[in-house]
Amino acid sequence: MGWMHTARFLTTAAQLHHLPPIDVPEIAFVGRSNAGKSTCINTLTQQKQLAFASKKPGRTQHINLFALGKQGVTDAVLADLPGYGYAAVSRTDKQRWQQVMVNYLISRTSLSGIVLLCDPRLGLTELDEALLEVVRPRVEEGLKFLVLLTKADKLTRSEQAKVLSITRLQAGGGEVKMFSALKKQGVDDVAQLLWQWAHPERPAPQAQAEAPDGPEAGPQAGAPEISDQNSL
Ligand SMILES: Nc1nc2c(ncn2[C@@H]2O[C@H](COP(=O)(O)OP(=O)(O)OP(=O)(O)O)[C@@H](O)[C@H]2O)c(=O)[nH]1
Ligand SMILES: [Mg+2]
Repeated sequence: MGWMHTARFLTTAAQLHHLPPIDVPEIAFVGRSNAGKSTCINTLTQQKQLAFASKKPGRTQHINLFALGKQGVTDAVLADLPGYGYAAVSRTDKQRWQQVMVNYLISRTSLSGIVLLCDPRLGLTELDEALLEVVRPRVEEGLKFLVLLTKADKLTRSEQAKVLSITRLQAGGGEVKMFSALKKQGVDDVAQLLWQWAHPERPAPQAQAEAPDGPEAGPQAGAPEISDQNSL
C-alpha cells in the first residue's frame, strides 16, 4: 500500500522522556528480540534499511519513530521497539528496558495500536503473556491490537493453520495473522489493517469494512513496577 511506502525516519530515543509528543496515531511494534520487528517494518514500508534488522538478537536498542503520510504530511507514526528476552543482556539492563517499555505501553498518549510480533516456532512465551497483561486495560478501552506470527516461510501450511488457532486461543480472541518478510506473505493485509487503525474515521481503500471506533486510549497514571515473576 502506497501510504506505508511514505515512511521516513523521525527520531530515536533511549528513554521515554526523550520521545517527542505526537499528535497523530502511533503504532508500536513489540515482541521478543529477534522476532522480526525491524524486518517487518522494512517489508511493510518497502525500504531495506529504514529500521535496523540483524541476525544478532538485540539489534534495536532505542525506540525509533518513523513518520507516515503523503505529501510530507504526517498522519501516523510507527515505533520500532527493542526486543525483550535476549539472554545475553545483563539483568540490570533487562530490567531497565522492561520498565521503559511498560511505561511506554501504559502512558504513551499517542499510542493507538500495538503489533505484537512472535516467532511461531516459539509461540507466545511467558514474556509475551506478561505484555498482554500489561496492555489489556488499554485494549479494553479501544487500543488496537494484533498478534503477528512472523517467519511463516519456516512453517508448512498445516503448521501455520495449527499455530494460528492455538495463538488465537492464547490471545483471547484477539486478532492474529501470519506474516513472512521473505515470501511477502500477509504484507497487504497488515498494511490495510494499519491504515484502518490510523484512519478510523475513513473506510479502507478497496475494503467494505465498517470503520472501527477511534482510538480512545488515554494515559494511565502510575506505571506498575514489574516483579520478577511477571517481568517482560
Ligand atoms: N526466514 C525469515 N527470516 C526473517 C523474517 N523476518 C525476520 N527474519 C530474520 O530474523 C532475524 C531478526 O530480525 P529483526 O527484524 O532484526 O528482529 P527484531 O525483532 O527487530 O530484533 P531486535 O531488534 O533484536 O528486537 C534477522 O536475521 C531477519 O533476517 C521472515 O519473515 N522470514
Ligand atoms: Mg529490531
